[in-house]
Amino acid sequence: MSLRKFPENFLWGAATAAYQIEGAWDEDGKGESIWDRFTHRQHTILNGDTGDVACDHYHRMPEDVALIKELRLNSYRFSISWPRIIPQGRGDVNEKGLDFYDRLADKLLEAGIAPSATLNHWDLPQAIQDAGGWPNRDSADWFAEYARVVFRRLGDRVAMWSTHNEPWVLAFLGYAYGIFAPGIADYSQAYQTAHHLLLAHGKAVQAFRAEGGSGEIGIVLSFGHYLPASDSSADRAAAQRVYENNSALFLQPLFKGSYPEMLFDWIGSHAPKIQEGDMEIIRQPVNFLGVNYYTTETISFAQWGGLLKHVSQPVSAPGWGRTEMGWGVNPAGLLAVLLDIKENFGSPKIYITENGCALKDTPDASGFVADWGRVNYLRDHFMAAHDAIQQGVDVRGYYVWSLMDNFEWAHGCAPRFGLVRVDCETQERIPKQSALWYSEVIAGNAVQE
Ligand code: IFM
Repeated sequence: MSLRKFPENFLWGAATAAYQIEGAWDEDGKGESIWDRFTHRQHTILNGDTGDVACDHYHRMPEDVALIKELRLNSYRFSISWPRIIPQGRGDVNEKGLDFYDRLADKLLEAGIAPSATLNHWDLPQAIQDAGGWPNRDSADWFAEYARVVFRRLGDRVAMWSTHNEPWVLAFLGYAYGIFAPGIADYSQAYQTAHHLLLAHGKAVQAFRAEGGSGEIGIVLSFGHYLPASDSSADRAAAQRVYENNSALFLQPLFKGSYPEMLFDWIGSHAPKIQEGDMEIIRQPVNFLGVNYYTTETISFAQWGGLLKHVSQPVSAPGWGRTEMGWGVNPAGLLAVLLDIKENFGSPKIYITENGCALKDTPDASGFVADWGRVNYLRDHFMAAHDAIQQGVDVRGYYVWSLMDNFEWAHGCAPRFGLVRVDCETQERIPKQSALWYSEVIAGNAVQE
């Protein structure tokens, strides 16, 4: 049994998102978001759940920060709700909304926890959607304006910024498959959204630099590890299409200033409209890349498999089953993703901004969850990150998804991803075994193999 030491000053954190934990959906001047509208429609979310109350973090923020401190996390990744700051998406600023994040930043700093803020974790103001949403090019400018307001208010205290969280999920689950807000099923809108999200990212980075932002700014992308199901040319080409659509669609413009050609030939008239100069804006230098990793999948060619003509199967490493989301567990996929970024996209500085699992947590009579499965999951993924560091990948931090059980989008409140159990009835927070274990990892800055 050896001890795997992580580099000095490694950031150990946990992540959350505004809509998934805050609740207070219409309080203190907050505007309606597309997720408020979507969840308030019948039959969009399992069991009719909504994020109206979620973890009630908006009212319990000080005790949540105290909990983060107690668990010894040295960084906390959260997102800012655009409609809480600018209720109509553009125009008037809601001071009370800014005050909330102001207090959060202060509390974190007082507790010695480095704040890492994400500007867009999907909760677009409904008023912007009414004006066409992300497929409307103006959204990129409206986003940059919102970002500027936030940088001005928090830039003196928040040193780590991400523009978007998982633009692929937002563009495709929200605008191509219609299973996430705003519930649209139209490939052309999805690819246009992807392009405008990238444009909005570039413009927000420009605004950050123009405001003299002294911290660092980057973007958080979702990554799967995709393997062809067989050696047939059809399966290999399908796997390449999925890789280009889900990863290179974002990595390539961000780091090389172009879109994947083979993918764009394949999608034909669904390709987005791009104006002169867009690619230069998108390719603004960033300080880091955020990597969210959960799954490895095999990809097969499938005649009836949608636009990309594929189907996927989850892959689990030997000894691992599936999580409550039906996802496989393959820590080696994280290493493969990190090596691909290093080798093909200029070896940026990386934070693993999300990784974790939903398990069938069973509390004992006192409410404690002995989630050794989550401990094992995290240990093996931490070791994969450690392997990557040893192979030269510049990984500087790791954020577990999630700090606490929360609202899991279309799946509602059932899946439990948290290090901390949240009792839905009482809102009581009870750290699980994984939180106690994680706290020891952080104290030693090391994982016991
Ligand atoms: O809960 C989500 C999060 O909002 C984005 N990344 C994946 C998590 C688990 O599905």
